Amino acid sequence: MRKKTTFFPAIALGAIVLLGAGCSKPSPSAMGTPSISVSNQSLGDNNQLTIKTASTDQESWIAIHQKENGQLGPVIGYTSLSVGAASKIKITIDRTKVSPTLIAVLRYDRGQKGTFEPDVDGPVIKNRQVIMQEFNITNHADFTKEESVKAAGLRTEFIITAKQWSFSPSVIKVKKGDTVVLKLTSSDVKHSISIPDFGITAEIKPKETKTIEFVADKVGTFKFICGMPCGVGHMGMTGTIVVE
Ligand SMILES: [Cu+2]
Repeated sequence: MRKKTTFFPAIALGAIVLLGAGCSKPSPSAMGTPSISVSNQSLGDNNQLTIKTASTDQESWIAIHQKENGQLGPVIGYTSLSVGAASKIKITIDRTKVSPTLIAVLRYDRGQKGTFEPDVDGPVIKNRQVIMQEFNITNHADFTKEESVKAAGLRTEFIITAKQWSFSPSVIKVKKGDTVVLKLTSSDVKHSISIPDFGITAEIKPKETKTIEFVADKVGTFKFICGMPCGVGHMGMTGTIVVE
């Protein structure tokens, strides 16, 4: 028997907002009827969770979400689920993002097939219920302390290519406390990068890679610019570092 899926009256999930509605009993479990069943479990060193059983009627994903403020939080791991039923499904998750309670959500592979697109591959909803189930990580207290120390010192690396007249990528996002490593290269002429809020300037020469790093020690949105006059579009050659 599968467990009844959990239902929150008002959860914003991407663009989908479920307004309050009564719960209805899931129909009897049939092969391919969307369902998911997960038990409370401890997380081992391999960072794998086990989904007891799941089934679906279209190519799907099982996504593991944080439970954040009583609602669905970010996805911290996922795996594909083919049409039909499966059991003992393994999902590798990001250990540093585990909350004491997690939520396994069935999502249809609606966008590009075989590519998990959290904004497009929305949850499976049957009878106004999202097919999902909450479960607890029983050993959460044992490793959160150790992980929170690690998380504060994460090294986050970005390869940034400068060219007339843009940086690619032009927006990078990190967490406060991260050591941000930028590998800078130019695909045409000489440029530079200047991040005044972090006291950084560095030349970027064509066909060379320069590595700089700094600690993102404050939350905010910070501009970076090219500091080397490089042609008519030079003034518009900017980017943004978002520290959350
Ligand atoms: Cu420039």
